[in-house]
Amino acid sequence: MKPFAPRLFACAALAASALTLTACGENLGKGQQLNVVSGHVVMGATPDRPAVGYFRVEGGPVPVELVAVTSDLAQRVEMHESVRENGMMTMKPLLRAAVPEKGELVFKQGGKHLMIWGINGAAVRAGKLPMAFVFTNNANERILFDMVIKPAEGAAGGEAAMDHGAMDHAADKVAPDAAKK
Ligand SMILES: [Cu+2]
Repeated sequence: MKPFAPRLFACAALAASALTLTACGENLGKGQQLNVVSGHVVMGATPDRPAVGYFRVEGGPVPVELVAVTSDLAQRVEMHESVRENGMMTMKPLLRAAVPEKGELVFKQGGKHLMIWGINGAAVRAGKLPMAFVFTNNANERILFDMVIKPAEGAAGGEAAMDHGAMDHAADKVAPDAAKK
């Protein structure tokens, strides 16, 4: 148990300085608040293609659900999930995503992601898209976060390279090769 000693000592020092106990031992993370901690948007390869958004949310003291992500500077934003079924990539609209207590929710390439249509040109030029994340706690708490906008990736850019235009809400199955046309 030797390795723990220095840490306990550091905690005692923190407590003594009357700052906060939240960084100490088993209390680690207890003071963590629900928050969007990172996120970015990858533009579509052409203007008619949707952009894709990825981000990370840290959970707070109680479990909540993310029920929507919106932006005043985009025509439409949807939550999707990519799943592979029988060798085919299936894109399914996602209505809610759980954020575990003190856990995290990650939207990343190849998994849950945002599809964003019609991003305002001024936002693209500014290089960031202000978004609102809506959660189930506190009568739909909204957390605002500016997503950094990145240019389109190459042909192997995951969701960004997939043809979401053909999906159009219907969760159509998209063959992996269809993205390369
Ligand atoms: Cu999608």
